[in-house]
Amino acid sequence: MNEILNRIAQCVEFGKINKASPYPPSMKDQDGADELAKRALEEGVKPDEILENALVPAMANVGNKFSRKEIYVPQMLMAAKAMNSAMMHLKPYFLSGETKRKGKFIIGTVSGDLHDIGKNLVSMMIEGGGWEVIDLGVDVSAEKFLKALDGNPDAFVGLSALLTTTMENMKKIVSAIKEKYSSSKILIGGAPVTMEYCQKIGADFYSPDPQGAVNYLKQFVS
Ligand code: B1M
Repeated sequence: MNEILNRIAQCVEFGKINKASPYPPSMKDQDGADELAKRALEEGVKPDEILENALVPAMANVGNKFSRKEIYVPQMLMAAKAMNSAMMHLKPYFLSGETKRKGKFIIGTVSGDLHDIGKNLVSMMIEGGGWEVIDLGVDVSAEKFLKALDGNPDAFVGLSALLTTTMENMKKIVSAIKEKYSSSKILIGGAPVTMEYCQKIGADFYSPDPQGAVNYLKQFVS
């Protein structure tokens, strides 16, 4: 079992999606995360074992390498795609409730802002960290965040902003959420955002990168 889990982890870490994918060249013609995750389930490996012992550590390695600037956005996107191809096989088990995830995380790029590359990376890393992610997309208003929280009041919330102008909307959204759901935890990030701004607007945590967000969430899992 360990061998197949190690192979899935390697595929995710190095962005090998499936056999047909030519990337990375060193793994050409080999099975990818897609085929291996399917085979592992057929061989009786439990979905949560695949998540916890292959996808989560692989994505943590990816996140740490990205934080240390040993890899860049393209490699991270390939890793996230490989993770998604494995997740596709696991999702039916999570959705049926047969296998539990760590919690829910609602994420969106704030109103007025259409940048989503960073937000998608954060979303994929958190999903790879074992959380159910509700991705509201871009240009997300306070009302839309509140509606998502109404259906998932225990969810953690993540806001992304890339423009100095839309950072202001982050403040409005944090206030609206805290007014209705005072105990909800809000993480913020994006190129112009800082820890100082986070404190100023009453959000709970700022992370400059996806791995910091994943690490922050870990403390809430028993
Ligand atoms: Co835009 N843009 N853009 N743009 N764009 C910037 C941000 C800008 C810095 C370019 C510049 O002028 N040098 C500038 C902002 C200036 C400012 O506000 N100070 C800018 C501008 C001005 C604009 C427009 C206004 C341009 C125009 O139309 N006149 C316009 C605005 C549109 C709108 O949003 N309403 C606009 C449009 C666009 C495109 C649509 C063309 C495109 C976006 C495509 C897309 O996202 N689908 C685009 C792009 C690509 C950029 C740049 C080039 C790259 C942004 C990016 O994806 N970076 C950017 C310049 C630059 O950064 N070099 C720029 C890679 C990404 C992985 O990083 O998003 O920072 P980032 O995410 C990081 C971290 O910040 C963090 O994790 C990620 C990984 O490390 N992170 C979080 C992000 N969210 C997080 C949330 C967390 C935690 C961490 O917790 C919840």
